[in-house]
Amino acid sequence: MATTTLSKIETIREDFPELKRQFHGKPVVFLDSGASSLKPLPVIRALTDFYSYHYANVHRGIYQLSEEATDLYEGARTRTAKFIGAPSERGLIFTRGTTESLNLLAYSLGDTLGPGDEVVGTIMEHHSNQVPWQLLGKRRRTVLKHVGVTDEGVLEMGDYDKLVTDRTKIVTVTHVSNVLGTINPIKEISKIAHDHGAVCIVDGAQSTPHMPVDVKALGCDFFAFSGHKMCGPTGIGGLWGREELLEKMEPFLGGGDMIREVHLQESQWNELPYKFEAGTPNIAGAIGLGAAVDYLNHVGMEWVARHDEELIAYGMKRLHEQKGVRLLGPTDPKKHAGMLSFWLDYAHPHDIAQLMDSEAVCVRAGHHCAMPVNERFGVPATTRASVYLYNTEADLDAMVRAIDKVRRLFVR
Ligand code: C6P
Repeated sequence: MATTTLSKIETIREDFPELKRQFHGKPVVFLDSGASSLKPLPVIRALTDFYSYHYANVHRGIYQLSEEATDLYEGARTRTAKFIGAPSERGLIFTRGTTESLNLLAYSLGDTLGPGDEVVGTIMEHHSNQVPWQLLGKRRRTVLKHVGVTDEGVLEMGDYDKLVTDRTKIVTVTHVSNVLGTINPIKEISKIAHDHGAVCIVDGAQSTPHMPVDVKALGCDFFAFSGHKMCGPTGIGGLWGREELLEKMEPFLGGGDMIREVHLQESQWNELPYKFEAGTPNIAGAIGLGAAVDYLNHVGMEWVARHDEELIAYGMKRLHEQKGVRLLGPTDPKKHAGMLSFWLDYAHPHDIAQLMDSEAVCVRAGHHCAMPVNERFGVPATTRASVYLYNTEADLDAMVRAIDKVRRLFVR
């Protein structure tokens, strides 16, 4: 019997059942992983298996099922911590995702700041790394400053010299921009923060899915990420922080499991990481995230990063061949991860995305929850194609064919 050997990418695609769907008689082309990635079978199976055979609350029951659930939950924490290079799992807090992780910091760390203390962000941040610092400013009268972005879509590194001073307590930056795709020099930024006695917070929502991450090598103090963008379930993510800093911070939420003792007027907190995990956690989500981490480790994050870079290079080439396309972000694919955001001279991104949908091509159109960076580039919105480990050059060809169709419709 003849055997067929599937290529690596074909094998990966087999793991994602959603890729087998068709719309309007055409196979789905999923180019919106920047918003949320598709889920592979091992993650889906881990969730079903947990709910079918091991389900119980964690850290509470002295019976076999609860102990199994606790082992699965804590095992997922250990593997997730290792995945991002964390020195130990004590510093890895499970949250709902990047948004909650950054809000936790803006409260628990932010509330140690006082009037006139400064937070330095950038104009390319997602709203979840802008708004919590604005809210902090209202509560504590802190000052929020922003590093700019060049026309090429990279950070104005010289701005750090002007903006980071001895008043700066927090420097916060995205590892990868969700609009420009820019990969930021975190090591350098962490050093600038530390030279001024500030802490460095990194939004890793768009880097963790796409490249090997090692928080020790990055030199940052806190690192936030979301499970659903890296093959895991929704409603789960993480915040890694240096233990000595987390120890000093007050809890974000109060409730069960985050306490050691409760009295009528005061309480004592549980040890790390539980001090920051109030209430029944997203147990299944964490177990699913553990399975996603195993899946990505099995594929190999070096491979994922290389595949990503090749697709970005190919997508750039194809888009540059089109008339009237303005592509945002760095032109060097090595400095550009995960997504291609563009503006077409002749059609609005919402019309483009709708027309692409009729070709079964899924892209995102809009401001991508990062309005200030759209403003910087003078566009109200962009069309964004974001790639992941299951995408192929053929997917980008399908998108380009759809652009051709848009042009024929809008340009007379
Ligand atoms: N960006 C996008 O389509 P949550 O929603 O908490 O999982 O992640 C928030 C977030 C934070 N930082 C960056 C850089 C992000 O890209 C995101 C999520 C999605 O670009 C949904 S708006």
